Parts: sequence; C-alpha cells; structure tokens
Amino acid sequence: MSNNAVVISGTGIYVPPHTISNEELVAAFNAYVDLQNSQNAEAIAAGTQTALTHSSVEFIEKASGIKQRYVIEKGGVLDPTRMYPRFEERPDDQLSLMAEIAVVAAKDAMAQAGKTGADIDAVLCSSANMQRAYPAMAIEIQQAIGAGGYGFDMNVACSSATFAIEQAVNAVKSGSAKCVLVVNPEITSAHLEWKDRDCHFIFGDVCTAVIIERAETATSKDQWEVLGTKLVTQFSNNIRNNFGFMNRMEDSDPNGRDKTFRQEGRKVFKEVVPMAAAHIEAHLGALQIEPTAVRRYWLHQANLGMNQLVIKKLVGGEAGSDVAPLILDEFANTASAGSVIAFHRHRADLKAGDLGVICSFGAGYSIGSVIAKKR
Ligand code: CO8
Repeated sequence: MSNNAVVISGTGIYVPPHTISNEELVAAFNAYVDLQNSQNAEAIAAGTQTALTHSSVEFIEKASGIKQRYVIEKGGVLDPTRMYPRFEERPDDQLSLMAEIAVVAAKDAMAQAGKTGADIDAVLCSSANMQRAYPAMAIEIQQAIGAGGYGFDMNVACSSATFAIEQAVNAVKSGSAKCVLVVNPEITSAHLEWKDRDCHFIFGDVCTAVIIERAETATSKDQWEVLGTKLVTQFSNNIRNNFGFMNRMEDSDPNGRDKTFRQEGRKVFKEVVPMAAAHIEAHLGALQIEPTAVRRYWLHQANLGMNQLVIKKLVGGEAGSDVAPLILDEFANTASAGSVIAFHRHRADLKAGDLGVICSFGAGYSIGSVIAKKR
C-alpha cells in the first residue's frame, strides 16, 4: 500500500446513560393509550374518533429484532402524559447537548488514533437532525476539542455518516485537510414520535466518531485503508419529517404528526433491500472484489429482517453472524450511526489484508458504502 493511501485510523462512541427495554417502552405506551382512550371515551363511543391500540413486545421483537434502546433522558419518554424526553434549555455560552456527546465520541476516536485536537484540521458533523440552524454544530465541536482548519454540518438522514466519510476521504486525498474528524450525534429520541405504535420502538440515541487521514501520518495500531466509497440517492417520501424553519410562516401545527419522524415501513423495507444489495454488489464489482471475498459487512442497523435479506442476496450468509454482525438488538436504529457502531464494535478480530464494507441505507432514499482493507 502506498503512503498516499487514506485510512480510517480510529473510531469512537458515546453511549447514553439510560436504557429502555421493550417491556418498559410498551408499558408506558399502553398506559398512554389507556389514558387517551378514557379521556376520549365519548367521541370513541360516538364513532367520531378511533380508539388507540396497545403495542406489544412480541411484535416489536419479531418485526424488528430490537430489544432495547439507549436514550439521553428516559423519564419524559416513559411519562404517559408526555411521551418525549425532557431536556433543559442551555444558555448560549454553555456547550450544547449535540456538541457535548460529539466531544465524548470524538475523544474516544482521537485516543484510538493517537491524535489530539491540534492534529485535526477538519470537523464534519453529520447526522439526521441538527439541534439548531447556526452556528454550525461542527464549529462548536471544532472549538471544544481544540481543532484547527474548518468545520461544517451535513445531513443525509441515515446515510449521514457514510456520506461524510466520503467527503473526509476526498478532503484528505485532495490535500484540503490532513486529518478529518467525522462525528454523528444522533439524538433520535427528540424527533421520534413516541406516541405512534407503528414506530415508537424504532430509534435510540448515540454518537459515533471516525478519524480519517493519510497513511503517512497515521500512527494507530488499527488502520483501515479506504479502497473506495460510493454514494447514491433517489427521492422518496416514504420516510419524511416536515419539521423546519418554514413551519411558523405556514401557520402549521407545530405538534402536527408530520413534524416528527414518519414512514411507510413496509414500502421502505421492500424498496431499500434490493437497492442496497445491488449497490454493494456494484461497488465491489467496480473494484473487482467478489462479495464472498469480503470478511465482514457492517450494515445499516434498522431492521434484522432487512439485513437478513441483504446479506443473503450478497453471500448467502446470516445477519447476526460473524459476516454481518448486529448491534440493533442493543442500540435499536441509531440513524446514521448504526453501521459505524457495528464497525467500531466488531473489527478487533480481523487480520491484515481482511476486507470489509460499511454500508448505510435509509431516508432520501440514500445509500452509502465504504470498502476498507485492514492494514
Ligand atoms: N405493536 C403491535 N402491533 C403493531 C405495532 C406494535 N407496536 N405496530 C404495528 N403493528 C401492527 C400493524 O398495525 C399491522 O397490523 P395489520 O396487519 O392488522 O394492519 C401489523 O402489526 C404489521 O405492521 P407492519 O406491516 O407495519 O409491520 P412490519 O412487519 O412491516 O414491521 C417495521 C414494521 C419494523 C417498521 C418494518 O417495516 C421496518 O423496519 N421497515 C424498514 C424501516 C426502515 O428501515 N426505515 C428507515 C428509517 S430510518 C432513517 O432513514 C433515518 C431517518 C431519520 C431518523 C429519525 C429519528 C427519529
């Protein structure tokens, strides 16, 4: 490998302090349903309103493979009179919550890569939602870790991490940056609709971080040469959130159902699985790599069945096995961070020369793959 090669030289994670099991989640949701149905009993009896239906642990585990999720704040989510987290507003001179969790993950990744803030000259904060419009979260994170250069935010929903990795690789290749920090703070609990039975179980909070630099500057014991990246998008309304800065001008309901996450889960499942499998196959094909030559697939972590089908199409293997490890049972869907958590947690056993693919798929639709080889 030439020293001009670009490598991933470290990864890091912030794991929130609280877990919510499916049992706790369903108990709170069902209490919310009972409360709503008793408050609206007359309208339900008159046929002008539909009664809400209980959720079930069995359904959640069978349909998704998710067993629990981490959240930054749990009390508000499990309060049947609230059903969303409680965060305190912070003054402008205090580090914001997204930056705070990003700094924890960044320090973890920097320690693995043997870097300090002074070594970083670009910060990309890339996630499915930003806490505010401006200044960019990335610039706050850049200052908090003592990095130089530049920072900017980007959002490609569930593919935010892989798309940012491609930008980081290109920045290092072109010389516009020497060492890039990509962070993916995913506070999904703040834009999930916890009152909707169809999706209340899907998401969890986390933050991941990745360091990208040239092989010639890398000192980490664990380096992954990026052989290629490939991104694709195709517009779909099947996963959508209309929250935004125009809402006030439209005089729309700020608590309207369309202002939090919503999806046509079945359609997403059916449409995205073949797209993702074909995307990975084409990307590997362009590099003359057979799917069976790949030692590990770190796939997007939204649904056990989706990963099952993608990996079956590619290599005939099983999701959750050595070839395609799962983290969604523990973390749920963490939007863009899922495939990076899988990479972070499940690569220590691989040897020099082993090939791996990080691949995200989700809203947009958007698919991003990163093919990497252990140095
Ligand atoms: N408990 C019991 N029953 C339920 C529940 C529940 N909680 N929910 C639904 N049911 C019922 C339904 O009403 C339905 O009943 P019926 O057959 O009588 O109509 C039955 O169970 C089956 O429902 P579905 O067909 O919806 O169930 P599926 O088997 O399709 O499973 C899933 C639903 C798990 C949502 C599945 O479709 C799925 O995982 N799809 C893919 C989703 C996906 O990957 N989405 C990507 C989104 S993530 C992303 O891109 C990032 C966005 C930004 C982040 C936002 C953070 C908040």
